[in-house]
Amino acid sequence: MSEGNQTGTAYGPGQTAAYRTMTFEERSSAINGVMRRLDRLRGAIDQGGDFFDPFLAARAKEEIASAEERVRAGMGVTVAALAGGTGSGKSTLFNALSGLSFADAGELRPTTEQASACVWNADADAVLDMIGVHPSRRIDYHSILTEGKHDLDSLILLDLPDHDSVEVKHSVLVDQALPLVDILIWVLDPQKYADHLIHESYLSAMRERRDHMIVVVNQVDTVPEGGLPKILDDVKMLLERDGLKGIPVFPVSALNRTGIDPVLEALRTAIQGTESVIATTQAELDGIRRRLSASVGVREPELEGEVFNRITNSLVEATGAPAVAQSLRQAGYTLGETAIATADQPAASMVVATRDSWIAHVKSGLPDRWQEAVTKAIPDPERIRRTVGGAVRQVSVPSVNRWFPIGLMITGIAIGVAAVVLAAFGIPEAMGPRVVLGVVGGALAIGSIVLARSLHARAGRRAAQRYEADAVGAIRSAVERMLVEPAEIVLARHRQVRESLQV
Ligand SMILES: Nc1nc2c(ncn2[C@@H]2O[C@H](COP(=O)(O)OP(=O)(O)OP(=O)(O)O)[C@@H](O)[C@H]2O)c(=O)[nH]1
Ligand SMILES: [Mg+2]
Repeated sequence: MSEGNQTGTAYGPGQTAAYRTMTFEERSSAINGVMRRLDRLRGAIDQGGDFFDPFLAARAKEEIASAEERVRAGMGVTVAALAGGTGSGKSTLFNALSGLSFADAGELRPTTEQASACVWNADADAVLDMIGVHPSRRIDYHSILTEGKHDLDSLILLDLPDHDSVEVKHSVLVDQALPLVDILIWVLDPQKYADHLIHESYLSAMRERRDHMIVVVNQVDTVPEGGLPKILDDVKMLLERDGLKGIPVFPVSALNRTGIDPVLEALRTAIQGTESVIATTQAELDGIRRRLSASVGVREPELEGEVFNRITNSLVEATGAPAVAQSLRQAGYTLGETAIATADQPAASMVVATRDSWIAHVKSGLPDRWQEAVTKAIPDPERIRRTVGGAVRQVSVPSVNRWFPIGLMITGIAIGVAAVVLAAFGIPEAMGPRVVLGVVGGALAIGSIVLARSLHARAGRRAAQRYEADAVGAIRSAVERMLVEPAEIVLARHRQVRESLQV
């Protein structure tokens, strides 16, 4: 096996994220940006209150707090952590990368009980306190060797216990450390690289941090001649399935200390800017936001739009208001006495159906807890029914006065008939004026009938229109009060939480 080829090159297209050293101003504004995001997210959790799953909210709060601490404490250092299953060779690799023999490596499983840290010229105490590395498990690279790998200055390398052992406290420690880590070095071994737990719980769950991950396939010296390319292909395929396509995979033998240089090179690239802490935190916040965002919808439904109009119209129909308007119109068509219909509360079943369809509209696209809140906020059908009924009953029904057109008609007929009679009795005497008087009298009688009827019909139409407008207005405002306003209260809160999460 040619070690140089197999262990000397990174496998995969992407290297660790390319860093560019930020200016002081850029860094300060980036930190301020992160701090603002932290505050917004915290605000969103507070505003959301019970609308978030309490466990989810508590977890997010903890993560935000530790991200904040990390930003405050960790500026200027890059934390790289070796993580992976027991026996994969993390401690051996820690020693190989640092050139020391500080971490306990061994046959006993699990071997590492406590995290260890090697610090390259950095003020690391605050970060290490937070991660929970015991002071006796910290070694200062500088204090051991004054000459050497100064290009790794500001690096903190962590050897973590395994995440998958029977010892629960190990995975607790790993979970606590991971959010504070800038560069994750996942150590896999040729036997257990496909381990379900590591893929499910860690690798695929940490997709947001893909730019800050390195995968090491360790113990390649144990792979039979010619077997490595297949293993590396498999690892690459599994990573792709985890959404981690393209992250670098380094074949290494920690025991023989081969393949170490490319890993160190990747670390060197990673620490070329202290902004890695910002990028880490941003990625962490992306994850928190993604998890919280599952508790809100993507938008709020329209409350004053088409559905509102449809619902108002069907309630107007159901109160019988259009029938009242129709009877007013009808009253205008006859000068006789007609009955005017009355409007009343809509049928109970109709109100239930209307309420249901309104709730379905408002709930659409909202997660469960918001849906429940909408249902709770809308008054019960009976209250809606009484309110709508009360509103429509209060609308006064205009009267269509028939005495004015009747009076007009009688007067017109009387004058017209009188004129015809006078003409018939030869007054005036001349024939010409008599004919004119008779014709004018007849026309006046007929004209007054036509005019009276048309005026009356117009009065009926006007009354119908006025009534209709008043009834629609009254029902519309009842719908606003009963259906729109309570929904708006829930949706306004939803909007606020959703927008706070858009950071
Ligand atoms: N052949 C071979 N053995 C290795 C290699 N790396 C580590 N080992 C051996 O594998 C065993 C476990 O190594 P450790 O470094 O203790 O493994 P670890 O991942 O730290 O294990 P825990 O601390 O229990 O999580 C030891 O006996 C090492 O000598 C390697 O590259 N090749
Ligand atoms: Mg170990």
